[in-house]
Amino acid sequence: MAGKFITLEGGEGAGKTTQARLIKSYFEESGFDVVLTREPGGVPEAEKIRNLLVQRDGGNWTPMAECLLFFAARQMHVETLIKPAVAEGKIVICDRFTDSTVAYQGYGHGFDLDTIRQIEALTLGGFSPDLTFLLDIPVKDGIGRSLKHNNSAPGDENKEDRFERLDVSFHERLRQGFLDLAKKNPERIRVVDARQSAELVFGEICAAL
Ligand code: T5A
Repeated sequence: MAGKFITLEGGEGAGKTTQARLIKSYFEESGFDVVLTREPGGVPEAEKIRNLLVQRDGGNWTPMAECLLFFAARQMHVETLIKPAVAEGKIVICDRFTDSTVAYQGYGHGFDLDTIRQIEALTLGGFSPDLTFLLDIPVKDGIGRSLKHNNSAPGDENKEDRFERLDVSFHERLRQGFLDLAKKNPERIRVVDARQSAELVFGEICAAL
């Protein structure tokens, strides 16, 4: 029997990583084989691309180049890890996926949404998650959590804060973009109020699972 592909989405500090770990334990306790992974990254080649994209000195990419790098990493991730694991009956939980590219590069940075969809079709051929949890949180709360969490040295060139450093209006567009995606894909995307405690957020997720 084929497994399932579940993704977590949301802005900075929404609690995706925290919930991804809880979902992993939930399925493992029920006897499932689980793979926990993340984007950009998840496999060695894609982790190399991650460094180019999220580190402070990763590069000053044109919007098209940036989008192609996200999908290059994703294509490797899907073909070499996600699809094989799902085919073996595993539950794959992924921290961010294509919805993040649509929200960040499209709604956030204004890169053309149709072009993103064309690149998606070319690289993934219609592959998408079975279920997505969108952890929705007001911008100031999410960034506050994220900054508190990120405690490496301020001058660290490897620090993964290239996107967190963008202004508040960017993060507002991002949030609206994710909510728009949820409205357009109600059968796949469940919106969860991420202002609640991690336990209450997980309770809502469990109910849906
Ligand atoms: N990106 C990514 C794109 O632009 N396009 C793309 O296509 C993709 C895939 C890296 C960056 O890349 C960009 C988006 C990102 O800027 P990332 O590694 O997922 O993406 O980075 P972040 O989203 O910044 O990850 P964070 O770790 O900051 O946020 P999480 O995972 O949402 O939150 P988490 O679980 O680590 O929690 C953050 C802090 O809050 C606490 C935690 O303990 C932690 O301290 N917390 C809570 N506190 C109170 N109540 C709760 N319910 C809490 N849940 C967690």
